[in-house]
Amino acid sequence: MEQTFAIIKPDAFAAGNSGKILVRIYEEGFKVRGLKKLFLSKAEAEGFYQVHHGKPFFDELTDFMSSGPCLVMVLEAAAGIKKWRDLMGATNPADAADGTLRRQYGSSVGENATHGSDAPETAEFEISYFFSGLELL
Ligand code: IDP
Ligand code: MG
Repeated sequence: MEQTFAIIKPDAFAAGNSGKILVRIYEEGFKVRGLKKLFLSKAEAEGFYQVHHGKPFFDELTDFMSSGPCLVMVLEAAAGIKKWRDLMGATNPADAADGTLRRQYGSSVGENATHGSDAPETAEFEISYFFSGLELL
């Protein structure tokens, strides 16, 4: 079993799509090991996305991620990192395959409904950025 870090982003949360996305997460066979609602500050969003610091979309991205509440999660499944990336679909909802979450709930490359870690090292950093060990028992 492999854990990954996921976010239901502010666009999907505000649109009332969190419940439907969570149903899909369970239906696809993930275990939800951690789950909480947060309203990130700009600085917290910048810390989370430090890997994108300096990119042209960094300010837009961190403004968006601090624009409203979101749900942060630790998901677990066999090959969970890839399984969650596959369920989300491509970064740009216009390029995401039918049946993926970003296709269904995203509206633009920036406001694309969900986040998922892209590798074991990023999953480890991202999980520990938001969750303590006690929250994942
Ligand atoms: P990912 O979320 O599919 O891993 P990344 O390239 O890591 O995609 O980008 C992180 C996030 O930054 C994306 O999910 C999206 O919200 C935002 N983003 C990426 N590229 C752009 C862009 O060109 N314009 C605006 N936002 C972008
Ligand atoms: Mg990424």
